[in-house]
Amino acid sequence: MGLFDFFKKKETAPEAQEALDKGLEKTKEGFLSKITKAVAGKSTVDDDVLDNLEEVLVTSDVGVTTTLKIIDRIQARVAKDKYLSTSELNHLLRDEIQLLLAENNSNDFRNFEYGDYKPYVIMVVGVNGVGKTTTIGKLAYKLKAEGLKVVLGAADTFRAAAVEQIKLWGERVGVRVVAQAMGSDPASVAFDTLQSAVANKEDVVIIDTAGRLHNKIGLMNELGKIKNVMQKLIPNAPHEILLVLDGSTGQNAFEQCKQFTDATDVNALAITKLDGTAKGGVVIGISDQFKIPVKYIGVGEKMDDLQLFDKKDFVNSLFN
Ligand SMILES: Nc1nc2c(ncn2[C@@H]2O[C@H](COP(=O)(O)OP(=O)(O)OP(=O)(O)O)[C@@H](O)[C@H]2O)c(=O)[nH]1
Ligand SMILES: [Mg+2]
Repeated sequence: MGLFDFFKKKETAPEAQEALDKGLEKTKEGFLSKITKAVAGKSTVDDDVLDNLEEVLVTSDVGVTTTLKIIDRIQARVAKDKYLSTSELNHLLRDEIQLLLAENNSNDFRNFEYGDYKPYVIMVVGVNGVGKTTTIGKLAYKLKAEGLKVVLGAADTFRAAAVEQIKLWGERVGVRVVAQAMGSDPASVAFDTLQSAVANKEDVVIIDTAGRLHNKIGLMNELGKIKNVMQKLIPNAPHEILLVLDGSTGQNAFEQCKQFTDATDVNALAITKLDGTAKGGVVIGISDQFKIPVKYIGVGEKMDDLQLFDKKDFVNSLFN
């Protein structure tokens, strides 16, 4: 069964849109005020306006590659309609960004399947402090609310506080956490977690990992080891390698995405901390440039501040 079909209906609720609008407030304010400046004193979209617009997108952390694609599209529209008014620019921009994002495969996650074996296993990766553990807690909350049995694996054994933090989330959400002492082998924690989840017929396993592996070889070895051990129990585990990126770091998030996708088979992305930043444009760039679906966005620190990413809603929210 597809795990994420569960969420679909709920997410279109007005409260979800409201929470999204609120979470993106800072990005939206920055973006729209820059656009207003970009067209000040101009009635039609001319070369100056396009230059300014390019700068707006780049400084909103959309990224150069994606910005150029968007500008090309707007330029093509202007070529057809020389007297395109600047008052139409917002709508035009919204439509073009939506079309651009619709062309890549960012919604493929709806096809993720358990395969023949339960549980569905999610391994969460990402550098230090991006919001991995928090995202795991929020995701567990969401899945549990859908009636799924969830268990968390405390495979970030690097420091005692990490184990305590995930245990706390487990208590808060009311899901089981498998942990060993600080400093123990992360692969062994992952194995224990899967083994007990199979025995208890639980639906979803989420494995936390340490974010401290700064060189690529170390990272590959560590994550490779965890994967191998899990595959002894469940041949196609982990079904999902979820890379968490901190949206407030702008271009760094792009860089981390490159590094992690080189080092391991990341097949889903979560972009966090969008509530505290004006750099939310990063979501547009990342979902355009990486052929990996952005699955979740974090818009706050609370349990229910994780949303399924919907490209259309996201862009609408920026322009509404
Ligand atoms: N405002 C806001 N804060 C967030 C969000 N997600 C996480 N945080 C905060 O970011 C900080 C770091 O989050 P963690 O979940 O501990 O990050 P981590 O990746 O597990 O960090 P390490 O275990 O040290 O690698 C915490 O203070 C979280 O509350 C979000 O979407 N919005
Ligand atoms: Mg953590």
